[in-house]
Amino acid sequence: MVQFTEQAYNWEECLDKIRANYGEHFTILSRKAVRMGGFFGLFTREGIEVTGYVSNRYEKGSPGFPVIHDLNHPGASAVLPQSLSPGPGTGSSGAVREPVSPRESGSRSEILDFEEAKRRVLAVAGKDLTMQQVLATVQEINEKIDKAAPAVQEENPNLKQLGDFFELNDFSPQYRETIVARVKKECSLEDLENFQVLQDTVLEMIGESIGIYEARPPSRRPRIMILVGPTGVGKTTTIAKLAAAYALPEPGIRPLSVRMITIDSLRIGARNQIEAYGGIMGIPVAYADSREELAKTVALFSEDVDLILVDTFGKSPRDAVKLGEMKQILDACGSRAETHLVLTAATKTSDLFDILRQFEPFAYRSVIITKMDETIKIGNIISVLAEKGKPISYITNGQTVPTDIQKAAVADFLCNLDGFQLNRQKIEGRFSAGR
Ligand SMILES: Nc1nc2c(ncn2[C@@H]2O[C@H](COP(=O)(O)OP(=O)(O)O)[C@@H](O)[C@H]2O)c(=O)[nH]1
Ligand SMILES: [Mg+2]
Repeated sequence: MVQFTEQAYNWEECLDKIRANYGEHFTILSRKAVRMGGFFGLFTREGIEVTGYVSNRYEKGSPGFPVIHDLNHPGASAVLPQSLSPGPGTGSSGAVREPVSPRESGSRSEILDFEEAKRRVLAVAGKDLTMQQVLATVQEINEKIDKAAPAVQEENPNLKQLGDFFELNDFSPQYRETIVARVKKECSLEDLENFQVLQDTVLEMIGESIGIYEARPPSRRPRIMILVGPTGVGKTTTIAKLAAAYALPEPGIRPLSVRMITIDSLRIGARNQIEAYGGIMGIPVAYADSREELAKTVALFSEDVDLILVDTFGKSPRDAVKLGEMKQILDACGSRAETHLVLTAATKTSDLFDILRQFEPFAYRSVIITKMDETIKIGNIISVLAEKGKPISYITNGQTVPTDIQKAAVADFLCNLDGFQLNRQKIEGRFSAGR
């Protein structure tokens, strides 16, 4: 007896092989579906594997009736289809089992196992593929959104107009970005569509960013105010304006007893200037060139005055040595003295940052903005002070002493902005504090 195992892609091919190798008389023991061919396990195809034997009696070449016995289905028999029938000259039809497809022929569990494995492999592969596709798609969408964001901003005419407003008023790019980011976060789409609402919201945000200096009443008299700042910004003029504002009688307000001290006494012009103001207003002026002199003068005035205003020389902020010397002199006023940094509204942004930094050693509590009348662009100063968190105490808007000075008020800054339709009453109602 010869046993055999043959594989082919289909039943007929398999029988042909068996016939070719073992003749026409063989008995089939089993048939099962197998995966055939392929490359490293890939691209395999379904096939059939048949095992069987040929009795000695019917070994190839032995004459006899061509019969195929299929032991999987004992007792059953069928006429071999034409294609399976023995070839010419080998006899007529044989009693064979009806040929079945390889899929049907394998044991049920084998088929299930295979199908199950295939399903699992495909599921895993499919899952990975899906994940990759999903991630790729998400990334693609994110990129599109990122790219689309500025486009949307540009497309919205109100946001575009808002951009023009920031530019017109010389706000710094960083300040503008902060406000626009807040607008996008806090405004609804309806708000964005309504320019009046958008404008009010933006004004509110700008108003909130402007710090107003709230002077605390001094624990004991007198209040001492020192003005520092670069040359020509208007320190002396502002000292004179402040002196007048507090000393000159006004209905309902008790005039304060005011003194002016200058440490800028060496320059004749500076001396004459403050003396002239003092003479007109009837306010005494004192001179101090050293720390000791200043300490003595402050002590002398402290006995009977309400307010001491200290004028300083305005060396270039780059002159660090001079500023250091000045700080030592001013230390004579003690820690309760309030130092105010004087800045001109039209100063360009980078210079503003420089000046703020250079005068930092003076621990100034607030900023006085002068010459507001000389510029219509105040966005730069709002931006810089907001970024540095510096509050504003006074603004001056002309050369006339004593009138051209005001306590800083948010509403004044907002009403000086260009490009928006402003409702002063509404703004003042909202930002009345600081007046
Ligand atoms: N337009 C305008 N000029 C001002 C203002 N304040 C001061 N000035 C002028 O600025 C110049 C310098 O002022 P001054 O007080 O001597 O500056 P200081 O060097 O800082 O003491 C003077 O001509 C002032 O009249 C202001 O608010 N507006
Ligand atoms: Mg001066």
